[in-house]
Order: sequence, then C-alpha cells, then structure tokens
Amino acid sequence: MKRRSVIVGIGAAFVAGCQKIGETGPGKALLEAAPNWHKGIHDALGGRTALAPEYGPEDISPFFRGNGSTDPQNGDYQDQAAAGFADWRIEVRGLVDNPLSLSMDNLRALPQRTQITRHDCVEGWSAIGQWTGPQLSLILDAAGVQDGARFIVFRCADNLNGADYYESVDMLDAYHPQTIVAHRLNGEPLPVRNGAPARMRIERQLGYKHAKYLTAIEAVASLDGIGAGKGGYWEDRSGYQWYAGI
Ligand SMILES: Nc1nc2c(c(=O)[nH]1)N[C@H]1C(S)=C(S)[C@@H](COP(=O)(O)O)O[C@H]1N2
Ligand SMILES: [Mo]
Repeated sequence: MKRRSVIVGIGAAFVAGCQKIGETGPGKALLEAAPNWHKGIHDALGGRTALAPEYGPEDISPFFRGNGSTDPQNGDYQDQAAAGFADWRIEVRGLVDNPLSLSMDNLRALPQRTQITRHDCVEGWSAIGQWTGPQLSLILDAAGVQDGARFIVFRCADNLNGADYYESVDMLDAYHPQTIVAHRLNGEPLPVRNGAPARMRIERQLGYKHAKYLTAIEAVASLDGIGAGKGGYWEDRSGYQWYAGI
C-alpha cells in the first residue's frame, strides 16, 4: 500500500495548507461557504472504497468508441475471434492456492453485476456505458489469494509496438465492488474494439487501467520484473501514474 500512503500524504498536506489559509481573512469565508468542498477532501482521504457514480439507461452514450488497440492482429486473436472465443481462457495464477483456467462459459455462470458508468480517458474524452460481468472479488476468492499478494496484474492479448499491454491494481481496487470482468457492453457481447471477449472495469480509475483482451489475472507480491516494473503498459513508457484514481 506504498502508493496509497503517498496519495494520503499529499492530501494531508493539502488539508493542512488549507486550514492555515482558513484561519484568517477571506479564506475563512470561502471555507465556510463551501462545506462540500471540505467534505470532498475527507472523502478523498478515506474514500477509496466509495462507489463511482452510476447512471441511468438514458445516459448511455450512443457509441462507445474504442481506444488504443481496437483489433489485435498478433498471436491467435483473430482466429479466436472467428471462433466466437469458444476456446478463450482467462488464467488465474500467481500467489493463489487454486490456479484457475476460466472459459467464457465459466465467466458467464458466475453471479453477474451490471453497472452504467462513465469512462474517462486521459486523452480527453469520456463515454457512458453499461457493463456486465462477475466481480473480480468472486474470482479471487475462488482462487484463494495468498497473504503475500499485494497487487493484481492483468495480462492482455494485444501487443502494441512490440510490448504486451498489461495493467495492475492494488487489493483495494481489486476487491472494490464495481471492479468487474466485463463481457457485455450495453446488453451485447463485448465488441472487439472494446476488448472482446472480456475486459476489466476498474471504475474508480482512469481509462488506461481498464485492461482489454484479458488473458490472465495474476496475484503478485511486487511489480518488479513485470514489464519495465512500473505496473502497466503506459506507466512503463510515459508519465502516466500507476495510481489513476478518480
Ligand atoms: N489491452 C488493452 N487494454 C486497454 C488499452 C489497450 O490499448 N489495450 N487501452 C486503454 C485505454 S488508454 C483506454 S481509454 C481504454 C479504452 O477502452 P475502449 O477501447 O473500450 O474505449 O482501454 C484501455 N485498456
Ligand atoms: Mo485512455
């Protein structure tokens, strides 16, 4: 939880600074006039488990665009797509007592959660979609995550410019109730452009954390030695933060 304490540290310094401003002068009036702003900071300090906003069916975007990989050409992805992903497997491995190899039927047989949420991409666009799939927590509980695990890594089928896409989250986001392995978008099987046959929804995080074309879920003690060690494809090769909480 190292990253979390960094975030909390920044938040605490921010609150301390604001209290100082608030003691005298116009800052005080500003603070008193804006109680929700103050609450917002408290939520930010303790609200990692709060739910992301959910929307109504009338809010669903007419088209949910694809971004990054939208039609993987590497490996056997195209063959798998042509076969309706009948042989697709999501491996659950690493620091688990019972490694699993989940078919799409296995995924669909689990209790499902449906949620209408807003996706925010750092590139400056958003879209609202309805996602359906089992909570990741159900899968992790079935696999029996061991005590030493601190992160969950998501492996993807697509290779972008010579590197496999991957992402990772800490246990708070892994067990968050809105963290699901989505296989349906707006009531239809997930389109290829949006990550068929299954992709992560990590609703408290920015778009690049939502790994598409999911092939494996790995419980690990450390992110060292995975990719370039920064916890994700974009984290490894740009300034994108590993913790992309919203
Ligand atoms: N495997 C994989 N996952 C990915 C990406 C990608 O290129 N490959 N792009 C990410 C980014 S930057 C965003 S904004 C979302 C886009 O999801 P969408 O294609 O459904 O819009 O997927 C994320 N997950
Ligand atoms: Mo993105």
